[in-house]
Amino acid sequence: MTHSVVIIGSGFGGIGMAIRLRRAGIHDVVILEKAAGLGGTWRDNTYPGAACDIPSHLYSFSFERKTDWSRRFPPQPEILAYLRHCARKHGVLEKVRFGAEVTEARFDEDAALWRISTTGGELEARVLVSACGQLNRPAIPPIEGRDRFAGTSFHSARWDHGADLRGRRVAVIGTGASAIQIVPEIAERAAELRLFQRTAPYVIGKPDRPYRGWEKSVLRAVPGLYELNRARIYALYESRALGFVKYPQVMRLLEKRFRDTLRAGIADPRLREAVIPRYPMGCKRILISSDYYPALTRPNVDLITDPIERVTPSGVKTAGREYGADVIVYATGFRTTAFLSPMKIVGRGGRELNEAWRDGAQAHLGITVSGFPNLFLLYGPYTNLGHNSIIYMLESQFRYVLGCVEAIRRHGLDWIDVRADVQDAFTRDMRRRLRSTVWETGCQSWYMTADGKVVSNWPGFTFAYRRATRRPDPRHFNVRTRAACAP
Ligand code: N01
Repeated sequence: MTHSVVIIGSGFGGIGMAIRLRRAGIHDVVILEKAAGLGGTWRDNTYPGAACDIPSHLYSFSFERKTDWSRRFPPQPEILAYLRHCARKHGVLEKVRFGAEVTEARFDEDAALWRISTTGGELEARVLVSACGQLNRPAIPPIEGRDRFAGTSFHSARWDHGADLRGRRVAVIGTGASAIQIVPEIAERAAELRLFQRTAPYVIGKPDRPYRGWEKSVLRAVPGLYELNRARIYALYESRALGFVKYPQVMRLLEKRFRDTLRAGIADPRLREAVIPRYPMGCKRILISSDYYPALTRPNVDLITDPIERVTPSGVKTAGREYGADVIVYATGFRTTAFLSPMKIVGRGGRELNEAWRDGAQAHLGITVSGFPNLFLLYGPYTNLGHNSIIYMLESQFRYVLGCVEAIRRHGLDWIDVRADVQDAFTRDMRRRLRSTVWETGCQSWYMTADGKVVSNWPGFTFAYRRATRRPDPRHFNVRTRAACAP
C-alpha cells in the first residue's frame, strides 16, 4: 500500500509534522520509529539532571499550550510527557510504527514514490519526511583500551539506570551540555568523581526556579498573557542572535565579563585556571548551570585536564597517572554532520545522498535536496540554533512542507524536486554568512565538519527563517505532472 506521507522519527519533528498534516486533512500518514517509544532525543537522554536549556514556555508547540510547566527550564520527563500528550491528544500516536528502523529509502522515478525498507517490513510513500534530528547517534571516541575496561561504561544518551553510582568511583569524559548537567547530580552520590576535560566550556548561571501555583493559574486563565509571555521570552532569546551571527564583537564584551566573574567566584587558583575557556565565547554552545562550578569544588570531585592516553581495565590513564574507576560515563556528544546516515537514501538516477553530500550536507532552506524528489528534511543542515528554541524552526518547516504537499495534491503533480541552482545559491549564501559568525572563529564543535565548515547552524534570526519558509516558491522546483508520464 502506498501512503501519502511517511515520516521517519517520532521526536518533536515527526510528531509535530504528523499533527500539522492531520489538521490539514491529510490522514494517511505513517511515522516510522526505530525505538519502542516515541520522543526522540527526549526519550534517549534520561541521564540524571537532564533538562532543556531553553525556557519551558518556548519549548512547546504553538498549537498546544502548556501552562503548568513545573519550572522555568523544563526537566526531561516533563518534556517527554508533553510530547506524548500531544501525540495522543492530536490522534497521531496510532500512526507510529515502533521497532521500524529505516535501512533504505529508494525513489522509484517511474512510479513516483519512495520505496522504504525498514527492520519491520517494506512500505511505499508519495512523500517522505525525515525527522531524525541532528543529535541521535552517540559518539564514543576510539580511545585505546576502551573495550577492555572491566567496570561499567556507557554513553550519556544511553544511561545505564541499573548502575548504582553510590559510593563508586566514577569517571566522566567530556564537558559539554550533557556533562555539565550530569556532574552536579552524580557528584552527590559518587565516592569519587573524576571529570576529564579536553576543552573548558563557558558555563553561565541558570535562572531556573519552580513556577508558583498562582503563575500557572494566571497563564491558564488568561491565554493572552500566555502568548505575551511566550513572545517576551522569544524576543529575549532572539536578541542573542545579535552576538552569535551579527556582531561577534558583542561576544567579546560578554566574554570579559564572564572571565571576571569566574576569577572572582572560584577560590582555588588551580581550578580557576583550569576552567577558564580558551576560545571565543559562543563558538561552542554556551552552557547554563548554577550548580556546575560549585560541584567542581566538592572534595570528592577532581577536574583532570591532562589528555587521556588510554582506558585501562581498571580506569583511565593520562600521561601523568592512572585514575581508578568503577564506572565510565562517556558524555562525548554525537555524530552530527552526516545527518541521515546510516540510512541509505537513493534519489533520481540511482544517486545516493552520501554521494550528493560528498562535499558536505546541503539542502535548500535545510529542507529539500536536489535530485531527491518529494523528500523533505526537518531540522536538516543549516537549521540548528545556538540561541533560541528549535521548535520555532520546526514549526516553520512544518508549514513549508505542508505547503509543498498541498501543492503536489492541488496541481496533480507526481513530484517536485528543488532546482540544483537554487540549492547552490542557498548553500553559497549560508557559507558566506557562516564565515563571519562566532561559530567559525577558532574552535572545533559538533556544528562542524572535519574540514572546519559549519553545516549545522542557521546564521540568522529565526524570524528571518520563518519569512524565508513562509510558502514554497514554485519557481524553485522542477516538477513532473501526472500527465507527463501518461501513455
Ligand atoms: O556533546 P558535546 P553533549 N577525549 O559534543 C568531549 C544538546 N544538548 O552531549 O570540547 C576527551 O557538546 C568534548 O571535548 P571538546 C546541545 O545542543 C542540550 O554534551 O571537543 N573529551 C566535549 O567536552 C548540545 O550542544 C542539552 O574538546 C572528548 C564533550 O566530549 C548537544 O546536545 C543537554 C573526546 C562532548 O560535548 C551536544 O551536547 C544536552 C575525547 N576523545 C545536550 N571526544 C540541554 O538542553 C569528545 N570529548 C541542556
